[in-house]
Amino acid sequence: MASYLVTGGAGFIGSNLTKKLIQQGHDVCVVDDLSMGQITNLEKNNNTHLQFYEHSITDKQFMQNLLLKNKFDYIVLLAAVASVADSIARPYATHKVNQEANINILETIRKYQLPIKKLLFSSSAAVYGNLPELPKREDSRVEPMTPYAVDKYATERFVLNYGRLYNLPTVATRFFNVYGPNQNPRSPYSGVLSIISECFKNKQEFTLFGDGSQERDFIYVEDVVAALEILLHSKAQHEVYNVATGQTVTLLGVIRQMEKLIGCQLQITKKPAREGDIQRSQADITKLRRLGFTAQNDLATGLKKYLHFS
Ligand code: UD2
Repeated sequence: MASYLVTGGAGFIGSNLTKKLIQQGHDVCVVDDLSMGQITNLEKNNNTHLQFYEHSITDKQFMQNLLLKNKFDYIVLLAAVASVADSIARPYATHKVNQEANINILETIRKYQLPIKKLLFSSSAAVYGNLPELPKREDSRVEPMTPYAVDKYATERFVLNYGRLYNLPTVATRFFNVYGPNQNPRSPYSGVLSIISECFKNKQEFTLFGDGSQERDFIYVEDVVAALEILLHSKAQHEVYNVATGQTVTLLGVIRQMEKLIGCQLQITKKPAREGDIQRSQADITKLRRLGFTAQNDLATGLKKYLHFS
């Protein structure tokens, strides 16, 4: 059995990963300041394998002590201020979390030559910006347009370069639109499917920004966790990987699928498109496929599981 550090482990993707690792009998240490994550995301887990610290990853001394005290085999860096809008409102505060804190972790590993088996950093499709070429390959042009995207891109480069320069086994992911259980629907910048599902539940109106023709490459969180496991355990290193399905759907298309499953119509109010909103997003996942990844859930299957219709 292995020992894992998962930063952001009480958050959406982190809690789904943590749950799976614990089910497999691994020991997981979670550091999460609960700014976006929720402790209830972790409560269902068997606590003997879970160590939880409610703490910010920006506390350098704390993180250094934690890394030196424990012998982690795998480190998964998922903690982030995940809201693009928040990064525009508080560029330096979010930079400290999204970049500086992660570099401090890398630097500790380098300085003390900690014998990790793999470190994975989660970057974002946001690095591709609004350039027209589709689907996005990992070597497509990037255009990080917000502090969030700049921090994700720069940190991803740091992580891969540290790996190459100091012989550390590092890898990075670029997540597209992830949906599934434990995604917090409470901010307007939460994943749109969690917001829609909450609107259905509470019979509230959904605010549709734009005309609904925007396309996204949605991936179910269970498949994201599977991709993370492949990347942690394969020989992949010093490379970045898109994590998506490669398939797109329009926002109205996904709303119609959810309406059919739930058997009721979503009340929609239309507002103008958000500033900087991307019209189409689609990944090329050839690189991840080469490592043996296939998404087990197409949109219909993922939505059924998410909405408990399976
Ligand atoms: C996703 C990421 C973001 C960044 C970006 C890069 C999420 C939650 N966000 O933003 O962090 O990586 O990709 O491209 O994964 N919408 C509505 N009503 C709502 C909320 C959203 O109409 O109440 C629209 C929104 O304007 C957009 C689409 O739904 O056109 C998807 O929105 P999102 O916030 O889930 O994800 P996205 O792709 O904007």
